[in-house]
Amino acid sequence: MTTGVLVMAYGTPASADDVEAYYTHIRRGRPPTAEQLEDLRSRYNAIGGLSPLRRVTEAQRDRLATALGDSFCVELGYKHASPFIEDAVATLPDDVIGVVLAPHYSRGSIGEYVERLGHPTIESWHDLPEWIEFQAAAVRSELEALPARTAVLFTAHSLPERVLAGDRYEDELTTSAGAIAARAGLDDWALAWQSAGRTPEPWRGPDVLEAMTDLDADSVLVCPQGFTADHLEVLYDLDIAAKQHAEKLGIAFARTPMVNDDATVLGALAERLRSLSR
Ligand code: FEC
Repeated sequence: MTTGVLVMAYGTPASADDVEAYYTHIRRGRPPTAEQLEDLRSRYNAIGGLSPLRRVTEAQRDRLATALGDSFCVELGYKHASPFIEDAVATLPDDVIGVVLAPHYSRGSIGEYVERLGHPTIESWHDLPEWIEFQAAAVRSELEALPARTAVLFTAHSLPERVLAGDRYEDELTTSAGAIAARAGLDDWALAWQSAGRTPEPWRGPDVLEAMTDLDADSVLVCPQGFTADHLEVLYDLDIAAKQHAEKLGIAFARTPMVNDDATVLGALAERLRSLSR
């Protein structure tokens, strides 16, 4: 019997014409103002027009499908773009399991994917040894080219304080950052948050820009552990905005590479899916 696997991810506009509909979906049906839309378009333009996220997510799905083999039927379902989770699951056999391409659980983020799928789902995989080793190796390798006084910041997407009350998101982020730091031999590191929404309510901080301002160091290395792919939040918020901020502060800036379609990490994630299907 074939098991259906829904690989879930955030999604990105398929073309420049889709940016407004995408942004409206993220805002739960409230269209953005002309100014907000222009701001988002200008960020996509700054990273080359559109995000590489669709291509990378498809490559991640392909890796998982290859590792899982013929007794699994693997499809992609997006939170904010087509094919949406609900449409993709309808194409799968009755027996379905899921995974989200983001390593840490929070009710306000992964919880929504899990609820929309309505089938057994790996809620979090921040403890996957192969993923921890990938991040630790990336940190070690970047540090080789950086000054001795380099501060390491582990970042993840911020969420509103309202959503995080009683949530395990920060605990999981602290646990995985500690495990990566231990494997990389770091004694000094901190958590920071990034990409907070443009809304008046309080979002979890410190934001990465604020955390950089407070550092007593010659350079900063950012490890965006909360994401798996090259996309807007990494290519713009870190590689452009945080880098410019570092220049203003007079410190060097570097960022660890993303997992993308790394065969070892996705092979290990496929094994977790296999265990969930048993
Ligand atoms: O490359 C791309 O085209 C898409 C990159 C992208 C990823 C991503 C991941 C996460 N988000 C999370 C939470 C929120 C909350 C809001 C929010 C808003 C946006 C906007 C864009 C956007 N997010 Fe996103 N997110 C990405 C892109 N995100 C664009 C809208 C404009 C802006 O604020 O920049 C606020 C919604 C609201 O206004 O009510 C909350 C979380 C993740 C990581 C987990 C995951 O991947 O699902 C959490 C990638």
